[in-house]
Amino acid sequence: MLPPAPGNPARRNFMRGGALAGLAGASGIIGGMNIIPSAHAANEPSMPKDHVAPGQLDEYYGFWSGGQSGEMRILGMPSMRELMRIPVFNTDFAVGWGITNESRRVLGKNFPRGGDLHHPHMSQTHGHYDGRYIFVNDKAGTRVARIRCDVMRTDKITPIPNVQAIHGLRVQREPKTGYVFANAEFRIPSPNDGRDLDDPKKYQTMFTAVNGETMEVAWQVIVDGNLDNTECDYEGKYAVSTCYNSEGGVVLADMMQSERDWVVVFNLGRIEAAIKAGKFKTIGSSKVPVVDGRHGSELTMYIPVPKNPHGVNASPDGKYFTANGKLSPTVTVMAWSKVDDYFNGKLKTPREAVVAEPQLGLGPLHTAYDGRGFAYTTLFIDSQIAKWNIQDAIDAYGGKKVNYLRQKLDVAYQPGHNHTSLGETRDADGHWLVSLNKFAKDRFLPTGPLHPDLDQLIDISGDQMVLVADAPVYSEPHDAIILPSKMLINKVKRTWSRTDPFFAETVAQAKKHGITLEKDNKVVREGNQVFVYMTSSAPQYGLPNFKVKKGNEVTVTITNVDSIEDLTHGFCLTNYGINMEISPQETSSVTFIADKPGVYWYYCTFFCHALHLEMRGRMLVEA
Ligand code: CUK
Ligand code: CUA
Ligand code: CA
Repeated sequence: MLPPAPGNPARRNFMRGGALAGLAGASGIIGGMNIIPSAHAANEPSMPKDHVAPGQLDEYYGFWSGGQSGEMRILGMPSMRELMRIPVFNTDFAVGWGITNESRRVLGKNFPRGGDLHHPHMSQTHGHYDGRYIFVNDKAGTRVARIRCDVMRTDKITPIPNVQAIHGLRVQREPKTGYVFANAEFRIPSPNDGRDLDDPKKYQTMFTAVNGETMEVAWQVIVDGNLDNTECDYEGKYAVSTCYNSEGGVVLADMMQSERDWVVVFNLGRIEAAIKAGKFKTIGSSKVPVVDGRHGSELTMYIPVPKNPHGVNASPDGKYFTANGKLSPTVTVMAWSKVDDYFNGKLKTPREAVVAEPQLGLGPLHTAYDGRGFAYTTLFIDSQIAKWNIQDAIDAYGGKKVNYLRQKLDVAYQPGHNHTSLGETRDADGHWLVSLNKFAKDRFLPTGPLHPDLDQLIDISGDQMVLVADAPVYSEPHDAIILPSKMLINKVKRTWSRTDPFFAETVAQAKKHGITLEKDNKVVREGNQVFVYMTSSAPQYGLPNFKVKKGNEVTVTITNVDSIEDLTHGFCLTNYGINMEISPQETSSVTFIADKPGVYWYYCTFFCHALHLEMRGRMLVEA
């Protein structure tokens, strides 16, 4: 039975009203915390499947791209509640990202004012999420960043040289991450120093591998065409990218001329060997080894696929990868084993790597998998998700009369990415699917001309996809990952460690001034520089005031000596545009010029105590 169309509000009423009785039942204890068990396993009548009772924890974590907000977000699932925002490429006054010295060390000098984050991917070991890091791209600023999963904070940002607009991003699965693969979408002159400005034939782009441990750029590969999304295999041998602009066009019409574009496969072993053998060049001031992977190179394989493909997704059984047609109603399925054959000289043409090309509907953008042999493809133009069987599609391509299509589910409206729980790992559990839709239209209360996006939670544990919930999201999630909370919950710290590397440099600087941050409340003066050290402990700062001269460069360093979970303090300096978070056992610092004489109150911005409002002090700036 097909579920009613999602446009029908009665359906949600039905689900909500379904049974308020079903809350009873066992809750699992994981890491000493209550996690509600899978609602779909419970007997009817039950609560709506996205219901998580007050005080209960979600069974899954979701890590959501924040798009042009430049941040990443943490959601609880199935409730779809937003739990936290992690500033990455953006500035964030709430926590002082882009304001504190610690965050500015990560962001680098003269960091751009924001970013466009599309793809969050967690580090893997042998094809399983390992809870170390989440890597993300910045299309707007051509960067790759890393978020530490223990403290959920960005700890490295790497600008990618020689290219423009990092779009697709994926992580190596085997043996582990390893490489972080990053696609530069736009073609530019090389070097991009003013030469060949209006000579698009000379433009080019490159595929980049970043070392996920050091966050240094390992190597780059020049390609023909452009690069959109990327993916890699489960054996650590290949990465693959889609190209929608094989034409090398610079205007829309030019980029749609060819009936076929391609996916390009990168042979990681051969690339590493070429670099080891010195067969590379460097460009401009960059020291990154660059190899040539254009047509004719033994490092790459160009597989023709229909017109302007978008997403590329590897199946969790490790056998296949799909390129999603976008301007073609098809998804092209290719086998990694055939890629082996190609590089071993056993295929006549790269196109022989194709093992299926199911026709699914209009505007296929991305495909997700459930680990049971089914694939779920978003159809942007049709506003649907198509569920299909991979083996049946392969059999049909081989000439058998089988129907690979299982179901089409209407979504609201026009999905881009979709993602299944653990679907990009060997552990794909076939429980949840999220459709990340680009338009909300009439689904929520009006919020002005700008509408939220709409992410829809879909239960895929049964034979049919069932729409469970609508969740509005701010601009603009492209992609997300979903994993059971038990995989991560015990790796996440509740307070900082005093030896955390995130603020180690600040601690070292204090030591030079003879300061022990946990107990000293002191002002150190060095010429025009003033260093103010103080503790915070609810509801007091260690210094009720400090005095500086107009024009001094002032560094305020605060150490939160409270060690109770969740007892965060803030430090906001009125009329100076400064605020920062100091969580339990954390040290945060900020440097500014005291350019206005007078009395300026500083106050705590996180409500920490009954006397939180009284937690304040004065900066006295002498004229
Ligand atoms: S994405 Cu970046 S344009 Cu389809 Cu992975 Cu949205
Ligand atoms: Cu400390 Cu509010
Ligand atoms: Ca094209």
